[in-house]
Amino acid sequence: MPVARPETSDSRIIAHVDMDCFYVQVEQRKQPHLRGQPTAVVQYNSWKGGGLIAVGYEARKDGVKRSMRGDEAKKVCPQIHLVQVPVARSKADLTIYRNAGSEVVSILSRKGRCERASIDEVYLDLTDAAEAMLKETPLESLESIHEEVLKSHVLGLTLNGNNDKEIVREWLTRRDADHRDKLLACGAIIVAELRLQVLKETEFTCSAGVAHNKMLAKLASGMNKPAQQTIVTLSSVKGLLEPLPIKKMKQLGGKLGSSLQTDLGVNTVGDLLQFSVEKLQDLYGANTGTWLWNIARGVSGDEVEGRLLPKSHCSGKTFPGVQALKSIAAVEKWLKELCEELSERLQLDLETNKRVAHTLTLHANAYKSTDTDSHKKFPSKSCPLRYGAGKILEDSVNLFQAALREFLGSYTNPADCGWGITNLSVSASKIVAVPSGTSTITKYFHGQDRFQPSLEPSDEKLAPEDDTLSPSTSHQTECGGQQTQITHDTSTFDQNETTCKDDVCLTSKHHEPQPRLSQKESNINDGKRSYEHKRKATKEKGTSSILRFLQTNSCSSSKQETICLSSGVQEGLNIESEALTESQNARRANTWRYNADEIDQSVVEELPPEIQEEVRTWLRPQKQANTVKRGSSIAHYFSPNRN
Ligand code: DCP
Repeated sequence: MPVARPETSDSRIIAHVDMDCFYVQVEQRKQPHLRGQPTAVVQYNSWKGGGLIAVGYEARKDGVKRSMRGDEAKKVCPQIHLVQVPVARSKADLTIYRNAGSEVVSILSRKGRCERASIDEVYLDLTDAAEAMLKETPLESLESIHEEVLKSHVLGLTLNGNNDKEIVREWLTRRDADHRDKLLACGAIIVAELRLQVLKETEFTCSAGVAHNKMLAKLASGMNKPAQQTIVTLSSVKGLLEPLPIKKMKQLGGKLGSSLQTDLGVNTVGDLLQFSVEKLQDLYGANTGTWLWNIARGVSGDEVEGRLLPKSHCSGKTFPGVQALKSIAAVEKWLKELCEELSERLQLDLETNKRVAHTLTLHANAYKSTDTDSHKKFPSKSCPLRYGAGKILEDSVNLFQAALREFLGSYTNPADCGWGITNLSVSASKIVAVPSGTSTITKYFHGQDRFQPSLEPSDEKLAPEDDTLSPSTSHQTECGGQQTQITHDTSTFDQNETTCKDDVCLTSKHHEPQPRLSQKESNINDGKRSYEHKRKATKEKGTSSILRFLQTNSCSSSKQETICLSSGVQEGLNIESEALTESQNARRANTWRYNADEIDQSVVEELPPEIQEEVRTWLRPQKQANTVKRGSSIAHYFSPNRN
């Protein structure tokens, strides 16, 4: 569900940068003879010439659309060049596009906080940079303004087609302009510079929206493409939003948007303005109601998250029409490919970025040939992630089987019931940085032996962050013609045979807001209760109980000596300072710190021998030096008598 965050300030300067026909540009850079030529990238499946996943602007002029297949595109534009997406493991391999996206991100992140939102989209918080610029040079005294800035589209500014650049120059340099508009002007200058730099260093063009919040910036970035930028002034917000179809708003493309249309007759954002916040809260709950009321007025307090790397990784493939997978053996065969790819990417992320993922999720779309309820959703299932392709496969197969049982109904034997899988994917999420000083113990805690493959993965599914809380977005599916097309979790820059473009995430905050469904809510609550119950039941079992201790308890917070079980191998004993910096605090959240004196030996003895040895090595010197008396609640967790 969306969280209604009040604007921290309406003077923030946020940009949304979106690459133009991204995959096409990447292919054109690789094959320069394609530059200026009508070009499209087609998916791996070559049926009817393959589905188009990216269309260059030259081809768009001739009427080629992404919804077409290659054969149709050739009819509309006979000279079109169709480039097939690279292939590995009999499926699309998006590595070159991901890497190209990273090149762009590294440039855009030079001027402010940067959030990589999808394979080709980035949000930037340029507030500080804009304020600094304004302080240094009053805009009215700017001597020269780059052509690229003058080409900006300023919403609400009337142009006449003759001296448009002069009109924009005047707007940018108005002495009597509102402070917020001045900041926007600075933002526009900075974004234009960044876009030029991207072009210079990568040869890619991009478009951008500059506004006071993320929502408005994103709406604006697509308004004038390719290679242009659009500025949303405060006074233009009402005119921009009012006529906008409600389903075009981010997070309103699915069930909540449909509910607004059918239940309230709301077709445009303007239609939403007639409802009081109380009414919307009454209908959709306090948070969603407030969020709806706010977005109708262009208010959104969402922060730009400082994140240059993907939030999750996903490997998937579609199996349209007759290609649907109809046996567990066929599913396992493909899961093997997907898990190997996911594992490679996780390993690369670990080596390159020193990050580890914690949650494995299996998603699928399926049908039942014998069932009247053929629209029943195939449930997504999650469990803790263990590193290694074999383990990921083993767990994925378990997750699949649990999901299939649920999909078919507990009493149905999969062999007796006709079913087919039309897309399948595995994703790794909850990715966090491995703190420095990592050694064996970190490997252990981060997955090597951590998860006993569960015969009941559905229990894990009931974790609060699970997709079932908002089923429609963690893995959105679009069906076009005979092709089932998956637009999935792109914060992951995912791999999929067909398409991978959206910016929904596995975390609930990015999920599609759901209409309030009391039965569903009660099911979820039941699920949470059951999850809690299961956690309690398993708490005392052998090694896993230790892991739970180590993972679920944060460190003691006061000024004292601590051992950092994951990060502090060489740091060993930490004397924490009272004033932690933000990054220290963030890092602390990813570590497990315990007072040496408070670690119960019986707990240590439950660890595997090599880990025991390592822990003891740490404990010895710590204990000698560790003379501070403490009695924190951590002791309770390590006490054999704890309940
Ligand atoms: N993509 C995909 N499947 C989709 C949509 C997109 O694989 N259904 C890929 C190909 C695109 C890239 O993601 O090049 C970025 O998608 P965009 O929606 O941003 O579209 P483009 O960048 O291609 O074009 P535009 O200039 O309209 O943004």
